[in-house]
Amino acid sequence: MASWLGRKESGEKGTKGGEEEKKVVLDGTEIRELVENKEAFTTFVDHKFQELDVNHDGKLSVKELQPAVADIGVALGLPAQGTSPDSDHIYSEVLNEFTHGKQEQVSKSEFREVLSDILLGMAAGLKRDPIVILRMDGEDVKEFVESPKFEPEALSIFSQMESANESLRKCLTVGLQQLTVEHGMPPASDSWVISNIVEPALQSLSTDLLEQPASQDTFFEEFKKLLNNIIQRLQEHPVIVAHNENTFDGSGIKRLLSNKFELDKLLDSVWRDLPKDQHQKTPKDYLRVALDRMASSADLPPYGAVDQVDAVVNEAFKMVNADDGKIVDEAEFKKTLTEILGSVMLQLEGNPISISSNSVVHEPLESSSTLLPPPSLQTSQNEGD
Ligand SMILES: [Ca+2]
Repeated sequence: MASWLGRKESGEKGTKGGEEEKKVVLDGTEIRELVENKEAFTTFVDHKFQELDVNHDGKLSVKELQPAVADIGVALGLPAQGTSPDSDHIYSEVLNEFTHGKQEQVSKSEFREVLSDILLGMAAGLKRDPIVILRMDGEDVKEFVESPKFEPEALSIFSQMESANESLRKCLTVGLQQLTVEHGMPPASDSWVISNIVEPALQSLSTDLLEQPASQDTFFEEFKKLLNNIIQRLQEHPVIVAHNENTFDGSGIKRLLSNKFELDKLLDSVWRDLPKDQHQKTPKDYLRVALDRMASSADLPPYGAVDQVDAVVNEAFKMVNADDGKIVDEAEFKKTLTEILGSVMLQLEGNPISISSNSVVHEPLESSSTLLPPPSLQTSQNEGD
């Protein structure tokens, strides 16, 4: 994911006395700068095009575009291609953006144009909801374990499980899951973290003790031991976590609906790209595709990316009978689409949806790109400004 996103240093944390950076904020600034810098973007497009054009015929086939599409999906936070029908339709949407729905070859100028649109959309999304890259090196966990907060928090975790008479192993596992990135703990539900950090740390404790019901004292002692073991592991192999918080509260839709000029322009461009019959009509089935094309302008996630928002969208479709499969003309289509947006807005205003996600970044941040420029790292900041 990070390969798509420029990195920017943040001085908010971990900068005591010139220590190594622990927190990097991805807010889309560098993506925007890249696209807006004509010369740099040309070089970038040339380079990427050449890389993707495997048979060097100066055009990109659908097959040659696949790596680009896969990268974009990952950058949007979607599950990998082929794992979910919901997100797969977004992948085919992205591909359609490039091929304009035709199975044709894509020229460099088309590639450039679409890539620029997609990158700017992503930059806008990151500006709204920056991704924070955290480096977990055990220091924050250590600080927590040594702080006066540790005892009361540990005891409160234990008291939640006491009555269930659970084994020490279970209590410790649940205890770990209650520690967040705020405590400096990488997500304990992540399978990589479980097999590389949590399990080995648990194995360092006494096996006999682990399977017995825990007393408060044992829990407290063993929890501390476990965390100290984890601290040591993190010190040796820091874990990089991408932390992202999104709130969908309908404000983006409200902004869009209140700007008639922007809204009409967007509706026109969405309508223009849809397939129509000889009477210039189209089935309502395309409303989902159309809504997805408007998603980034309305501060919505792509359909299939956030379950709670999908539920709201589905409800809106039901309310305006958008799923009846009828064939409609331009005016009717745009009217229904606008009603859907209005309904989604009202629902989100009433019950905003907040998503916080923490994912472990496995590959080195700076080398995984197939499409984005190598992000300018601490050592290679743009000279000039
Ligand atoms: Ca080619």
